[in-house]
Amino acid sequence: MFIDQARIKVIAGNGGHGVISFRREKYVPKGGPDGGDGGKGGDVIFQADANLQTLIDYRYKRIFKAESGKHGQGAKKTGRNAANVIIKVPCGTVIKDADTGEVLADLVDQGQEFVAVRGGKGGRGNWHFATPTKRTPRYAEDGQAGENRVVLLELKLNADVGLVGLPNAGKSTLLSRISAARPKIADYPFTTLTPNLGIVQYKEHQSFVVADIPGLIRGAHQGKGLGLNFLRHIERTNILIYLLDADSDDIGRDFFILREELEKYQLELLSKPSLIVLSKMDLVADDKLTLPRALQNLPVPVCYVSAISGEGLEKLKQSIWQLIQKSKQSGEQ
Ligand SMILES: Nc1nc2c(ncn2[C@@H]2O[C@H](COP(=O)(O)OP(=O)(O)OP(=O)(O)O)[C@@H](O)[C@H]2O)c(=O)[nH]1
Ligand SMILES: [Mg+2]
Repeated sequence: MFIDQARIKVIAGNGGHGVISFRREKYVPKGGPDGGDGGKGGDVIFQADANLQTLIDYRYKRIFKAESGKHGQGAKKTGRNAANVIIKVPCGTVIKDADTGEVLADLVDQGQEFVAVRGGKGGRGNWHFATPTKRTPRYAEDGQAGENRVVLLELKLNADVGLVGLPNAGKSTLLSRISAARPKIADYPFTTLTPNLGIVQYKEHQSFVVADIPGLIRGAHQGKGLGLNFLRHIERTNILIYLLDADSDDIGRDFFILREELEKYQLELLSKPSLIVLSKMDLVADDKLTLPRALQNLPVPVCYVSAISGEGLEKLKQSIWQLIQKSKQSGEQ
């Protein structure tokens, strides 16, 4: 199951207490203070792991707690520090404060870490408090309490290409033809319920990742259909493909529904480099398709394909590859 959101509570360990103790030795009736310090409580740390694909592990286990540090002992023995708890999450996980919504961390790269709550410091033992006038302090510090907070985890997939289209436009079919992904395909809207990723092999040593998300409908940004939940997965992609059904009775309208939904969700999505792809070309006679004027005038290249006959797919891969390279170059400047 693909799970891309979770809410969990993280609790760091308390610091161990410092202790009150006095040295006891033969022939030294009044030994000095020797109470050791408490150990530090464990932190709770998130770590990005490229082997994970979803947040499913956090659907059922919702509380993560690190242990407390051990208390100090006599003879200035410091209590042991508690181990940190490491929570592994897929690369692309955004961590937010559940109360304020503030983004605390964005774990993109393998191994990247975020300390969500820090364990309490251990308290100091009584020997720290000895002074020339007060040689036998009967005081030691308690350990500090560990922090705790509730965080929201949101996974944003790391794909090069985001595939957007109305339901039934043929997004999943296209993905299945250009990659080894085998998403469910059917002749009804909302076949795709969660995102599919496919790796497209382009030439021998080049490849890119395409994300196929559930279809968008008018009002998706307000939660209609399924689209809204999944738009976050195309936030990070380098480019977008607007997949349009060439056999639709109004291709221009279809395109502007998509644009409008993206714009209302997040304006910046519209400035991503993009391609318009007209699918299902096998269903239209060659002389029947005239691209609406509004689309002809856009500075967006148009590709024509049929996922069924295979027409135009090689050219499409090439166009995608070139656009990704271009977008990466302009991103570096
Ligand atoms: N003739 C023809 N049919 C196609 C083509 N591409 C997809 N289809 C058909 O269109 C229907 C919908 O295809 P899907 O790939 O499931 O469409 P989708 O855009 O992923 O749909 P949702 O997941 O519901 O948003 C299926 O019956 C496909 O067989 C094509 O190039 N030519
Ligand atoms: Mg689909």
